Amino acid sequence: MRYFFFVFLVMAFVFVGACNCGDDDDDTGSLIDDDTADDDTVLDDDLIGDDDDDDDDTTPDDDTTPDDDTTPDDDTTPDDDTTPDDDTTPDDDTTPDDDTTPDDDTTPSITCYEDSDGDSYGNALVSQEVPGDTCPIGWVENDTDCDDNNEFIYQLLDGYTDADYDGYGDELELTPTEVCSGAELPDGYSANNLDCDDGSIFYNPDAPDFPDDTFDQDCSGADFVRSNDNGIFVEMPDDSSDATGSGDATGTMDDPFGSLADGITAAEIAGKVVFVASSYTYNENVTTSVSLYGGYGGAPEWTRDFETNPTDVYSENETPAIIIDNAAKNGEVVVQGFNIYGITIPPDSGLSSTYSRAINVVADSSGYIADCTIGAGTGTSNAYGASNLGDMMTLLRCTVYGGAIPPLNSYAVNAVTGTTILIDNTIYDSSATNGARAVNGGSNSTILAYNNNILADSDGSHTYGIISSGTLVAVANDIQAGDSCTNAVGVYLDGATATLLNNNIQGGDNCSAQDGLWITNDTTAVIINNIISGGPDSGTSTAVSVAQTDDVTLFNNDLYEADSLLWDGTTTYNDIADVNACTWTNCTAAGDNITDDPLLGGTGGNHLQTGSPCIDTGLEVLDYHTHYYVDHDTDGELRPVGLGWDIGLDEYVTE
Ligand SMILES: [Ca+2]
Ligand SMILES: [Ca+2]
Ligand SMILES: [Ca+2]
Ligand SMILES: [Ca+2]
Repeated sequence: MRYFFFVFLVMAFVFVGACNCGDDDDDTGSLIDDDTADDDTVLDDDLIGDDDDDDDDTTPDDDTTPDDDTTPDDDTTPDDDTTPDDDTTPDDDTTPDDDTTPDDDTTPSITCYEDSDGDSYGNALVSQEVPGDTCPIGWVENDTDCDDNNEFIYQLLDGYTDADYDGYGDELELTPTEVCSGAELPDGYSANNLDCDDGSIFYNPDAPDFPDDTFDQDCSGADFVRSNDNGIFVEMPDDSSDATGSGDATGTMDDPFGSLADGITAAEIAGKVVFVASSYTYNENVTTSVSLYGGYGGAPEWTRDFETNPTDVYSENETPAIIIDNAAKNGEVVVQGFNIYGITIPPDSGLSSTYSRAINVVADSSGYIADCTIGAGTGTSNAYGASNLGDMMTLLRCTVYGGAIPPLNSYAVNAVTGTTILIDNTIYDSSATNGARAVNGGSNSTILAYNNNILADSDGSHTYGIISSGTLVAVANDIQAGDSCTNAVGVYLDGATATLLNNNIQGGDNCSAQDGLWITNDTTAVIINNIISGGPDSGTSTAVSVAQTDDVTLFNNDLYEADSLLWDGTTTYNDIADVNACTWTNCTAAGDNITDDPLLGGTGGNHLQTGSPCIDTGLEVLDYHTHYYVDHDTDGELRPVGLGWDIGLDEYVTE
């Protein structure tokens, strides 16, 4: 531009030198135009318009050439962002990305929740947004796991408190609570609220309602009361009666049968139970598929008190006095309030018998035996008190004993098959010769023993409080092997699967080879919170013997009063630190066992006294087994009291 302006000035000077210098461009032939208005139309010789020295146009540069930035700006609105768009998926939106709001592109993503326990249920508290439609390993799309640290617990279910673990929830809870659960509610909760006493395992809709005790055990709303409508009545008229007596009776309260056999036959036909009066001894052998209730005072009142109306049944031969056989029926036969005895062969009678048996549950049958005294007789080779050869036998609040003088095998409780449940019984065996076993469990048996007093007391050899070759769960029992010259063992596990919790266990007294626990022959055992003594006044005693490829877990037991705390088949361990170190053969896990005098005394001689080392030094064991007697002690006290669970059957309570 300046170049053209310079040329123009030079040309103007030339023309001025020859002009007439007027204000008006009145020359018509002059070559000089010196005014500022461009009014010539001809003489401007530059021929390209305005040749004056002022660029007098006033319009802005309206050219269409690019501005001087280095990249093309081809959108129609300003690009004002200052940071790059760093997302990794294409931005297909139609508006500029100003990076101040989330990218609104349409590529899919999902929310994923952490599943740290791998049960395919996620933790609502830990989540992330993931592009695509698949969560990475360890993450899931749902957020419903109520316990993401336990693969077996993953959902909320409605439940009612079941404090006594009998399977029925507290009827006082009117609405359920949501309980973090697995496939089913955990132990301690029930889907129903039908338990009329959630503090007792003997009250629930499935419990037998024992008649005429004023208590409504089955939660029906009333006690089960004897009547001609529900029962057949038996009362022996005189001591000469036997199974054939008063056969012409009708079995009513006013006209009872004279024998158990007649009463049972009539009751099976009528679909009733049998009420039996104490009178003379029933010398009978009966088989029943209906329930039998003893302890009645007889006609006409038929009041019941089986303490003052002992109802005795004696076997007359090798078979049991009472056989429970309900294989063809549903439900369970209850026998309550009797004294039941096997045959006794007098030493000088000249008679002989192979078996003496008091009561049996036979194949495919279930029996519930309560408030009975059951005794095997004597003078035979094999004496058994109560035997289970069926599906289920429950013994509740009974006194059961084996035979004596001189059986080869004497078992107070003989668990052969099925499940045998022992609660609150006194069970003892006092054979004078070999083979006294208070509780004998065969390889096909399951024994669940809670809060029993179990004593095998023999002057012979091989005396066992409990022996099991099957499955054994024992909780809060007092188990002792008394005098025996050899092998007096509290609990003998021979190829068993056993869980022993909070028992007091004591080996024999004043003989050789006496052990609290003898474990052998591929047994798997979990042993926690037990007081285990090798036995007092010992010659050779061991608290725990382990041998032959067993699998033993030993926590929080008090091992004491023994020449050796533990023997593993080759080595004797007398330092409790070595026991806890779990370096002995067949140790699966061990720890926190102690070896101090437990200071037992008080009621039954088995309660913890002030200052006992067993107070608060146990372990909570509800993960190993649940039952009323797991978190309640022998007195029904709820565990724990104080800072922790106690060792042994008693939970110490300050008086
Ligand atoms: Ca879980
Ligand atoms: Ca309950
Ligand atoms: Ca209950
Ligand atoms: Ca009742």
